[in-house]
Amino acid sequence: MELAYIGLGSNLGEPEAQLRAALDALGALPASQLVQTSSLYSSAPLGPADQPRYVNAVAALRTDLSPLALLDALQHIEQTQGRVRKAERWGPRTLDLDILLFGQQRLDLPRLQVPHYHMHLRAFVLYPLAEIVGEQFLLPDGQRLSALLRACPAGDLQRLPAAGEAR
Ligand code: PH2
Ligand code: MG
Ligand code: MG
Repeated sequence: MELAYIGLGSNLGEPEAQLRAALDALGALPASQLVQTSSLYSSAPLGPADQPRYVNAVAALRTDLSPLALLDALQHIEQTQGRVRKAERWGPRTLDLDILLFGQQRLDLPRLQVPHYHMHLRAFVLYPLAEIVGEQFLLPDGQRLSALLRACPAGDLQRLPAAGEAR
């Protein structure tokens, strides 16, 4: 069993609905258990500016799947929810599911690099992650999440109210 952290993102279709459907799909994965999910956050697009804002979140999944089996499963969920792969780097997408962390493992495979590259620089990853693991969390390279947060301003990241929560 490993505890994997998954980054979710969407900026096409109905992003909030895409993320909620993806969380349901994560909860239904074989040999896995969804143990925590962050709030949803709205964030300005990183990369090309001429695309809609993103909705992002982070989820913790306890799993017996291997890292590559989990990657296959995540890509299957992305495709099921209408993702079309385009050449444009950092372009808009209906759903993006990234393996951020897989326990304390470090992997550098052709298809999968873990920890996810640049996650330590992205407010839309670090703040939702901190919401579920706390700032004392240690990354595989020994860095504490609190130090990464101090170096990464939240900018215009906005926590979205949960369904039923007062705005
Ligand atoms: N994902 C990208 C490119 N840019 N910007 C934000 N705010 N959130 C994302 O998840 C995101 C992005 C490609 O994966
Ligand atoms: Mg991504
Ligand atoms: Mg991705």
